[in-house]
This record gives sequence, structure tokens and C-alpha cells, in this order.
Amino acid sequence: MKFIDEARILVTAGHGGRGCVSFRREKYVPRGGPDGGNGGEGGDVLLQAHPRRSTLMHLKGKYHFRAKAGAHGGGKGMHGARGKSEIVEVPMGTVIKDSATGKVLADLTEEDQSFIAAKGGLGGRGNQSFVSSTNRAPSYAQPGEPGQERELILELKLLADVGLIGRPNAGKSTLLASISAAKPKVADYPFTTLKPQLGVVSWGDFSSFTVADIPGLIEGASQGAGMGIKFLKHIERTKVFLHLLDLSDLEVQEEAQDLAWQRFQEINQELLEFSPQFKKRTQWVALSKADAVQDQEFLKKIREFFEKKGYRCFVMSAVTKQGIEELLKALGDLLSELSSEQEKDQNKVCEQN
Ligand SMILES: Nc1nc2c(ncn2[C@@H]2O[C@H](COP(=O)(O)OP(=O)(O)OP(=O)(O)O)[C@@H](O)[C@H]2O)c(=O)[nH]1
Ligand SMILES: [Mg+2]
Repeated sequence: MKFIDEARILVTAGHGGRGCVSFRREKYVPRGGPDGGNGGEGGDVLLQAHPRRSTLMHLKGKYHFRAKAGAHGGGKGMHGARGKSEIVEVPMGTVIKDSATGKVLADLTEEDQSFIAAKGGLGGRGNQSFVSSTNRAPSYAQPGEPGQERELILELKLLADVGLIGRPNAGKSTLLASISAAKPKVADYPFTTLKPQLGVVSWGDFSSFTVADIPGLIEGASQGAGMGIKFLKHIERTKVFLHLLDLSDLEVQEEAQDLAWQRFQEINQELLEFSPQFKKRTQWVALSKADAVQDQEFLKKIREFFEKKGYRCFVMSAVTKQGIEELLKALGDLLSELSSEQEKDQNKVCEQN
């Protein structure tokens, strides 16, 4: 299925039903009082996060979403029924913006979380409700109000704990396939991955975390080189970046260490072009395809080099599974540490309130 992560839609809520002007007509009651009921409220247009959706593809080709109008009020005090609401399903991680102002209106991150994108118009009041001590027989009613209408921009930003980054061919998809049930395409040429992919990693007995694999990055990506940097929005909300470096071709080079650092920096430069916020994100380094390197001492040296620079660094191979357990354990520990810190912060806020 095609991966679509942006959509523009128009939402129009239902018009409110008209209030009714009516007078009671009964046998032996010559002048019955007013009994016109209120119009029903128009239906809302709601956007709702649904786990069945993983892209915005289903909205393609459909632009206008409307809810039903409220029914008009009737005689004998009958109020009009509420108009049926329209529910638009979106994947979790969908950010909703007003297209006119660019303002973020909602961020649907949890299952079943919903947002009223357009509110139905109020129903008009029937003449029955206008009865007062000075006007016992009002002969007027209100029209219903129009439903809200606005154009929205929907932007999907995947929700994952770990974001895999690196040059094309670094082994990102192979790693994802080896640690989760995801089946990303793997091949021996650059830019195999054309769309982001999520995988769930079971870690320990009870916990799991999600990993996002995105297309490879190259120098100049922020200027559109390769696949560009637009996919970086899918790792914008991850808690940690795992930067894969394939050094299997560097082993024989004299300046291997400098070249490794240069490759690493190139990608980081592109990350910062996308968002300066990325500077603060925890980033770990994984020296991939360790099985294809003859001299393990070489990898150990590079690992120490990155550690001296302040990065946590792992030597791994997705093929032989070398270093994978250590990596997953460290990621799991980091994530549970981060989530307990978050919990503590939340408790603090609760205590203050
Ligand atoms: N020997 C060895 N080869 C690997 C390993 N991991 C990946 N490869 C090979 O490297 C090539 C690229 O792997 P991918 O997983 O497609 O790389 P990627 O980083 O996802 O590449 P893009 O999607 O193009 O960015 C494939 O031929 C893989 O079989 C590994 O641990 N050892
Ligand atoms: Mg890939």
C-alpha cells in the first residue's frame, strides 16, 4: 500500500434544523397555545485515531466531509432530531492543522482519541419556547445556525520510541527485520526503503517498544538530494535516534577513523537542517555489519573513538546477531528510564495543582 502522510480536507458540519411555528389544534379547545418544537442540532465532523489506519491513503481523492443537518422542529412540541455526525478515521500520530492559519488544532496520539473538527450548527428555537408573560402566542421561530466549516491539513508523524537513521545501505531495514516482525524490503543498493516502516520489538517479559525505519540520508538531503529529509518528520517524536554506520568498506582505509566521523557528521548536519531541536535528542551509534569486517580490533577502536566523543556506541551485526541483545537491552533500559522520569514529572505537576 502506498504511504501517504499528508492530506488536505474540507469539513462541514451539519446545519441546525429550523424551529417550528405551530399552534395546538384540538377539539373543544378553540385557541390552543403555541406548540412549535426546536430544530435539532447539526451533526459534527469528528476526526478519530484508529489503530486500523497506518497512513492517510484512504483520504486520497476524497476532499469534502460533511455531517448531516439537524431535523426541523415540528408541531405538538416535537423537537427535531440531531443530525448524524461524520467520523473520519485517521492513524495515531496525526497532527491536525487549520489550513488558513497553520495553527495546530489537535494531535491525535492515542487510540480512539477524537477531535471535533467542525461543530454542528445549533437548532432554531420553535415558537413554543418563546412564550412569555407578555407574549402568550408568539408566531415566530428561529432558523437553524449553519454548521462550522474549515479546511484542514492533516500530517501524519509516526509515533515510535526509536528512530533508525543512517546512510542508504547502512543496514537499517535489516536490523528492523531481525528484531521485529516487520518485513521491510532489504537490498544491496541505496534507497531501498522508500517509505517509513514501524516495527514492534518485544523486550523482556512484559515490555515492548517501537522502532521506525526511514529512507537513508545523504549529504545534501536537506536540499533535496536522495530522498530528501521530509521523512525525518516520522522520527521527530522518537525518544532516541540510533545512527547506523556501515564501516565494512572503511577497514582498509588509512584514515578510517576520520572518514567514519565525517560520515557521521554529514548525516547530523542534515538532521539539524531539518530541526535544530534534534541537537538535544539522545543519539546512539551502532557500527553495523560487524560480520563483514575482518579486523574486530578496528571496530573496537572506532567504538572507543565514538565513546570518547560522548556517544554510546555498539558493535553489531543483524545477520549473525552479534551485539543485538546488548543493544536491545540498553534501548529497553533507556526507554523505561525515560518513561519513569516522565511519570515522576507528571506526578510533580499533579501535586502542584
Ligand atoms: N554482512 C552483512 N550484511 C548486511 C547486514 N545488514 C545489512 N546487510 C546488507 O546490506 C544491504 C543493505 O541493507 P538494508 O537493510 O537494505 O539497508 P538500509 O540501511 O535499510 O538501506 P536503505 O533502505 O537503502 O536506506 C543488504 O544487502 C543487506 O543484506 C549485516 O549485518 N551483515
Ligand atoms: Mg532500508
